[in-house]
Amino acid sequence: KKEPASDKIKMQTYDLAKVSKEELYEALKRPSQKSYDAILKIITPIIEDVRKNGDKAVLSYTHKFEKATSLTSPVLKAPFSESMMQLPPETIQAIDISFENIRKFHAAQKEDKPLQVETMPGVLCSRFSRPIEAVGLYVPGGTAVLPSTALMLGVPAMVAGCKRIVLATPPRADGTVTPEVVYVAHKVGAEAIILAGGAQAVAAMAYGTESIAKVDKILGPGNQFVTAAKMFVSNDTNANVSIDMPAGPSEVLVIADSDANPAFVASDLLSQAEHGVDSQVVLIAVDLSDERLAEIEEELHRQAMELPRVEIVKGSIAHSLTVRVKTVDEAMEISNMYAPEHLILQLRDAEKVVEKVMNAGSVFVGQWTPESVGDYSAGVNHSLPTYGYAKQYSGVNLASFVKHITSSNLTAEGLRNVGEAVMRLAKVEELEAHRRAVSIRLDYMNRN
Ligand code: HSO
Ligand code: ZN
Repeated sequence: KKEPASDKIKMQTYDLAKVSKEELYEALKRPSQKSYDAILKIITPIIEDVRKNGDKAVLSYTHKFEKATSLTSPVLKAPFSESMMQLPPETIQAIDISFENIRKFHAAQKEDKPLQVETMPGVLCSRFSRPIEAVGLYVPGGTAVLPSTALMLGVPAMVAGCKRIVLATPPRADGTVTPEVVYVAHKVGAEAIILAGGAQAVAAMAYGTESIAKVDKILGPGNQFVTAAKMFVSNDTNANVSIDMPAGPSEVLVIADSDANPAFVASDLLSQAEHGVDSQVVLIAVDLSDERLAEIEEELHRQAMELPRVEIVKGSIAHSLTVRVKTVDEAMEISNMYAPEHLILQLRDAEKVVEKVMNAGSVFVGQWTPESVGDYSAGVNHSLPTYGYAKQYSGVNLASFVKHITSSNLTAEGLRNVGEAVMRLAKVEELEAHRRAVSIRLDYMNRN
């Protein structure tokens, strides 16, 4: 029997041949989020409270928001006991495999020797990297437990050589932390887990409390409160802390042609749609017949109905869309404008299309590469720029955990070679002490 059309889980369809680009780009706008100001009003007192009252404040928020009223300390310190990471061997193995792949890929991002350039004879410029000493990694709780996020943040921090790794995650109502997350914290050598979520967790990491010292950088995804709190503390010069990137809801853009398997395409769209009602998924159908597109839509509905999180999927599909185009170039133009967090290429010659990608967090190439492999185990990072920020931000990578330091080292000949230019520019800027720092040395050389 046919279901009524309104019950169909279906994305709205646009045809590039029939709508203007303006209309299409309007439709591709991310669902709007609560205003930063409104959120700021809620989080500011929380951050202030944690900054002033430390552990006591954090604990009270964890009692209130996580209902973990049995907790007496907001910080769980390493070494974590075996009983906190009791896991089935299959889960241990899955974490170990993923850990190793993520470790390998991020270790390969190490710059093993400093970069050195002699810009003029005797003028040697170098650049080298050093780990950020202390990092705070936010692992969201909420509707799903996310040990994979602990891996994606913790493993590169470990590979980079960060001295202190602190995790923060909301505990369960009984006060415990998901054993998978504890196991990952143990594997990456974390010093502690802050048992809190939201703005209070961010504040604890930024300012420190009696039982945990402050960190230098905070990374990790989170809801709007977490994101706003990260922005708040990174703007507070008293906190002296930086953040990875602004974060919004997760999203995927799939480009599929007639070679693509409709069931695969639908499964990729759904794997992103199940993250949250505010997630957005976009399908760009390249020269697909009406029948082919209908097959994908059929699959989408059928597979969605089988999912435990179907209600969340319905929410995200409601503001998701399909765009029909004629060519791969048209598809890529739209994709580069949208700058998706995840870009899946289910195309003939997908590999060749990669060079046309200008803006995306992470690309999944060809029909055997579902996004899930990158979410968990392939080795690439899943902490990626959302909300169009792939235009200017990279996802979390090894460089997120280091800073680069430059050095210059001149010989007398080098100073002779470059000195004139320096003195001239100092004169232009009327900074006489700058000019003299060179002339004093040149005079000295001439006298001796
Ligand atoms: N797709 C999410 C990451 C994730 N998926 C975690 C499953 N677990 C955002 O990139
Ligand atoms: Zn995912």
